[in-house]
Amino acid sequence: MSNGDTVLKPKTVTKPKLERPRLYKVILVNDDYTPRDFVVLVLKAIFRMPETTSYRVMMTAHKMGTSVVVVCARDIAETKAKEATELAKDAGFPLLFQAEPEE
Ligand code: TYC
Repeated sequence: MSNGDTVLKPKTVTKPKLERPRLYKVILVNDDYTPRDFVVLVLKAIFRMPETTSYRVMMTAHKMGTSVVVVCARDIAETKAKEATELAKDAGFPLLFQAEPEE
């Protein structure tokens, strides 16, 4: 190695195993007190849903007990669930949105 030639050493390439961050669901929970129209209003205002989709999501929760509103990143899901629940609380309704991880 005294003649100035470059000696290339084989490098060990370690591939970092990055897990994809888990997605979160926002769940709409049915109750007996919040008016249907108000649920639709909240879905439109907070989740920017069209009227028809909002109505369908509301009716699914009304009939089945819960309905998935959106699947997205954790921070967005938690923020939206909180905003929507607070909007209802301020209007005097017990409407609940929950953020939970996808399986
Ligand atoms: N069950 C309510 C009623 O009959 C309407 C409603 C629907 C409330 C969906 C909450 O997530 C909900 N007025």
